[in-house]
Amino acid sequence: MKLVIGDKFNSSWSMRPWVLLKHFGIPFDETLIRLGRPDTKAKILEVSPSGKVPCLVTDAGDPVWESLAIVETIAEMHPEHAMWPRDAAARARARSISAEMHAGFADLRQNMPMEITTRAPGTGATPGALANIARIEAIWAECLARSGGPFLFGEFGIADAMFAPVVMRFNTYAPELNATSLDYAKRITALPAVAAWIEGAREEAR
Ligand SMILES: N[C@@H](CCC(=O)N[C@@H](CS)C(=O)NCC(=O)O)C(=O)O
Repeated sequence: MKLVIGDKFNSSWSMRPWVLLKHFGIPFDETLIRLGRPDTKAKILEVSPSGKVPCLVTDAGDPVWESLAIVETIAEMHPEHAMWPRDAAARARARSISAEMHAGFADLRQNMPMEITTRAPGTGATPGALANIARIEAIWAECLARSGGPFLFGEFGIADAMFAPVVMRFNTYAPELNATSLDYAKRITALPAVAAWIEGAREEAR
């Protein structure tokens, strides 16, 4: 199985399945295509029909694109891991917030782009981005209160992986957050799989 990704510095969509695979110790080959280069699109199109990364290429050679479809496929391939909560009601909530993340928060994405090693506190705080942040804090608070933490549904899973790039944005732009969000953001940042992605972004910059 191969995961084709973009730069660790700023490919927020690539981060999600990569962190999930690493966290659960699932072996995979990694191909990194540098974004924003003259040959980027051609290289991506060699594997990914959408012309976007990430793209998972299964052992049978089939491409799976769109981050949410990729993590669903990984979960299906590895039912031994509770990537989605085992409880049906919790699983439905986890799927809802993961889909909301995948489809939404455009203001946050636009004004606070993921740039892992950048530190720009106080910038990007447009009304739209702040409204997105308020919604994210509400999601996190509800999930953590229901599950008791330490991650959104107890143990780390797909929903956390979907929100991990948001944490990277919060680390860069340092918007005002409540204590629950700050603690959760610290736990995500410290997770070995996330730390490994951050280290990869630092290495790219060297
Ligand atoms: N909705 C897609 C978004 C994928 C996406 O926008 N990927 C960016 C990198 S993070 C990309 O491939 N950009 C290269 C390009 O558009 O040429 C997903 O969830 O995977």
